[in-house]
Amino acid sequence: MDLQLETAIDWTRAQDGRRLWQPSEREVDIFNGESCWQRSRLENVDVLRLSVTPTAGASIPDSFTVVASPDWSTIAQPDLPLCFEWQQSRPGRFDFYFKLARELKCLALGERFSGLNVRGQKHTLISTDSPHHHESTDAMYKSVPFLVLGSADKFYGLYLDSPAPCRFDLDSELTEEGHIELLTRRGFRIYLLGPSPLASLVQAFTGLVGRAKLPPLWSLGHQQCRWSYPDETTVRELAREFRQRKIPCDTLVLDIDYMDEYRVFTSSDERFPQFEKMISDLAAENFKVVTIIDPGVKQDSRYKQFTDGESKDYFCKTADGKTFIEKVWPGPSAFPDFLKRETRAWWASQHKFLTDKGVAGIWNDMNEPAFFGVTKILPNDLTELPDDKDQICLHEAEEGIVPHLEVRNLYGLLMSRSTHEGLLLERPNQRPFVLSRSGTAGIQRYAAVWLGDNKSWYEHLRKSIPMLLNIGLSGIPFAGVDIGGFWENALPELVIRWYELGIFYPFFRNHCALSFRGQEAFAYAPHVEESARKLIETRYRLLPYIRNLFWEHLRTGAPLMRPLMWHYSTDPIAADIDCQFMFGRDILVAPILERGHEYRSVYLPAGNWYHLETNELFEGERAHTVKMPLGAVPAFARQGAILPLAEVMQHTSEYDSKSITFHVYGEHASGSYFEDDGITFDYETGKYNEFELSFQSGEFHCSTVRREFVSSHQYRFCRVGNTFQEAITL
Ligand code: MIG
Repeated sequence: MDLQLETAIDWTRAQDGRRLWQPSEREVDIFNGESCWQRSRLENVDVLRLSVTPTAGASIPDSFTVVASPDWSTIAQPDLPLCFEWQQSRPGRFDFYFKLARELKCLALGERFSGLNVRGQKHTLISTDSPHHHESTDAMYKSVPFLVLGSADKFYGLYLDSPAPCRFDLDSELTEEGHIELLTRRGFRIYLLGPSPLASLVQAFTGLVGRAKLPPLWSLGHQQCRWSYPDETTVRELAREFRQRKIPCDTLVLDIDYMDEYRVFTSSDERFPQFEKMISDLAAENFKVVTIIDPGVKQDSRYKQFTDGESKDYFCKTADGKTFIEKVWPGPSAFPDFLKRETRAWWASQHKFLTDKGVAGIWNDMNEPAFFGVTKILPNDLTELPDDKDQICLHEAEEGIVPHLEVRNLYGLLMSRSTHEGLLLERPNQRPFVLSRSGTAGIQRYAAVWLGDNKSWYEHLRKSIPMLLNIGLSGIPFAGVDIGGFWENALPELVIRWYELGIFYPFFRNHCALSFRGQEAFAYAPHVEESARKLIETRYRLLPYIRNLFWEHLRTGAPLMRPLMWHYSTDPIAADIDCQFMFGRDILVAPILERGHEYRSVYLPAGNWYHLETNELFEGERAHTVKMPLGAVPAFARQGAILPLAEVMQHTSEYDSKSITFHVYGEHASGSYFEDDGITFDYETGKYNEFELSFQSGEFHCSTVRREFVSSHQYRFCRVGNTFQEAITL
């Protein structure tokens, strides 16, 4: 090793005096830009921010993810919460090193095909279409560079605010080291949050990148999709089946075949000759219609979206200045440059075509973006960012031209943002529903997400729990996976087991791929359909509780699906569990995840628990073997909780006419209840009701926190195990 080089290394930006590695083990630090540490507090959590600009005098590009702007005070010598060091070792690359003591769990990091603890692996964050993911798969659809480290009541957050590709090595060699490689030539910021309890940490992080607003009530109901219901007749038939069989459903989702040769913002005259009338007829049956929109715009000189986009310079370009064209569903297509404000505004305005016809919400697919011809976006051996001319395409950001890879992870977020804004343009006081496949930190501000193309496999049923838990810890509350599984033929047992779990996914949609057997709740034998119906009805009964949870998210950033350690932080058994989860504070879900099983072991944390369906009482702080026949609701209510539940309904248009019953679990119980109109933003100006509920000495009490909304519900309460329901007024 050249001694000359060693002494040239400048580690003054690293934590002084507590250096973990000898610089000689590393590459040379070539950094000659500027950096500064700042400190602030966000929602009562300490936050340190490191801002790095690689070349002196350059500035940090606009962040599309961070929304909070607390006061930052500059500090010379930060007292870092983590043993954390960084260097720039090559022109297109930064490295970060931190110590990972053995007892620390690693959580969040967005979408990973992994268990809850993502430690002991390498994770590449570059948004990638990953239609056949499995245990060896690395890059997924979403890239959220927010890592949570800790255990018990002491957690840290590390948020890398950069849309560039990065690799997190979380002690894959069992040397108690963490290492992040960031491939960028631009400036970036890194935020270190904590130490704090897990819930406060997620509260602070979502304070930084924003939270989801309340979703429209209908979007929390049952959604049915498939690739694709091919024509109008099939869609009408589908609607009829749901209503005739009394299987509750709110939303029918149209995949790519509703379009005219996959041209976005068109509908096929051949297969959907009365597209608008179909939607209004479905509306009369209380169905909402959501349509898919992909980013690829068909290259076709007779197609307005293409010619407009090209003449007004809205598309991504190649290095030699031509419109970037790649193949997707419509054939050769152009890709809107969502980094550009004008493009986002133009794209937003295109949605009028769909909203005019009554389309209720938009599903953004393929927005990593996916290209048929390019499967490996980031080669494994890439150790620094390729030159601009060697990149797939270029973008025009506020600060100038940026090569694709450096901002790729923003594409899904900015497309969803434009879509969200497009829906708001047409319906300013209606909560937009956008569903997105890709995204980065902050995607929750604009869209719900699903986790892409899973399979009709028990393994994917099982993995959906830790995956959604990490998505939630990454700040994204409104999420789900395709119920029944996307690829492969779903047998009835799997579909029922999937509904048992799926009624607790915040986003509740059955979806299935082309050429596999239909997996709608009614596609099986009558007793199977009966089980599915009962489970879907249970989802609808849970809606008041689910609305409470979204309200809680809005105020605190808490996800709906939470690992047990969220609430039972000092319970060492709870810490590792990711085949069960908390659905809010008051419901514990422990579904069957294996074919042929009727019993499973359920670990219940401290306290007592009531089986949600049978009301059987179980003692906590121990495991129980619980019988769960096909169709059982695999959940337990916490003793001491008051759960607001609705009556069975066929769709949420019936919601207001249903009575709400407060189920009291135990002799002493408390809870809260939120309600509003479920559709507008009026709650933002205070038009909502919120009550604190309690049950003591045989009496039900309700205190008003706010009462600004006139509701039409009747209210009752009932004690667990008691069929008698007493009417009350709030
Ligand atoms: O190349 O639109 O993940 O949900 O059904 C496949 C067809 C494109 C991938 C999505 C899936 C959707 C499918 N899409």
